[in-house]
Amino acid sequence: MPQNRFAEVRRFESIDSTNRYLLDEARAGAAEGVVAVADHQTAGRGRLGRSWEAPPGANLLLSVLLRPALDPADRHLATTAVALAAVDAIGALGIGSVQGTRDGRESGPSTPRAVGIKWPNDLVDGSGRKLAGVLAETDLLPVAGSGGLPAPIVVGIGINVNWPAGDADLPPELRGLAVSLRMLAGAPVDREALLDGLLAALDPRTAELGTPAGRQRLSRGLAAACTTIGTRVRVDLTDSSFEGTATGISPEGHLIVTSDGDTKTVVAGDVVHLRPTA
Ligand code: BT5
Repeated sequence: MPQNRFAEVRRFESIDSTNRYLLDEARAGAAEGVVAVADHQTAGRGRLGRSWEAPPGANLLLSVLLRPALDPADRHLATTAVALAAVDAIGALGIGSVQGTRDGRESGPSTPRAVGIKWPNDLVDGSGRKLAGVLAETDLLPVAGSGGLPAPIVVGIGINVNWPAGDADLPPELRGLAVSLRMLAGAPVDREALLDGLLAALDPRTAELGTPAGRQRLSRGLAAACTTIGTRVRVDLTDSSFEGTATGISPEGHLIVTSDGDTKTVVAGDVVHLRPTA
């Protein structure tokens, strides 16, 4: 078997943010495939200036450096590739498995323990509690000395593995909203096994980014794992918001929402699940 492209794993006991680290490495010309894993982040980041919480030594905090030859319009699929690899890896551990994410034939998760993807970047359990978040950051400017390498995308993921052990561990603002693999499994979960499984699953998913057929498989996988479909949603855009029912994922990986008889395609935005439709 050819070597997994994610063989170079750099480990940090403590770092500000693995995404920040790999963006700097990318600017200095680092190749695709470098992985940064931290036991603790002092400034773990979410989207739009939000922060990512995790106590030292409990959860999986990692970023990968990708350099896919992708149009800017398809770059959001890097987030999908990592989210699907995480769903695959969690399923391989026997926790919250969702059938059929590889070929997109099955419908989404239906049991409370099932793990799926809340569009566009959250892994959630069957009750909608957040298990993981994905943050893709990109640098489209050509970098001197990078030898014409394709532009980097750094994709970070934080997975709640052994923290929280229960709701009482969480800060008040996350109670009832966050969950861990430990809570779903009812026992501590091996972070190293999850890391190995994630990197193994991510290698073929990264290859899929490189071809039109592969990108369609990623979108179908997202549709199969997506808990947003069939849900009443509020979509928050940069300067407006609207409500509707999420009905599907487009071949490009965008969210399709029907609202007041119109069908809208959401390319980017924050989605709030309101309540399931009847
Ligand atoms: C995300 O942002 O969900 C992306 C999180 C990415 C974190 C990884 S860790 C490795 C890498 N290095 C980094 O610096 N970041 C990446 P967003 O959708 O904006 O969600 C952030 C929100 O999730 C916060 O405002 C909280 O409400 C909530 N949150 C924070 N920590 C959480 C946790 N451990 N579990 C569940 N929810 C959390």
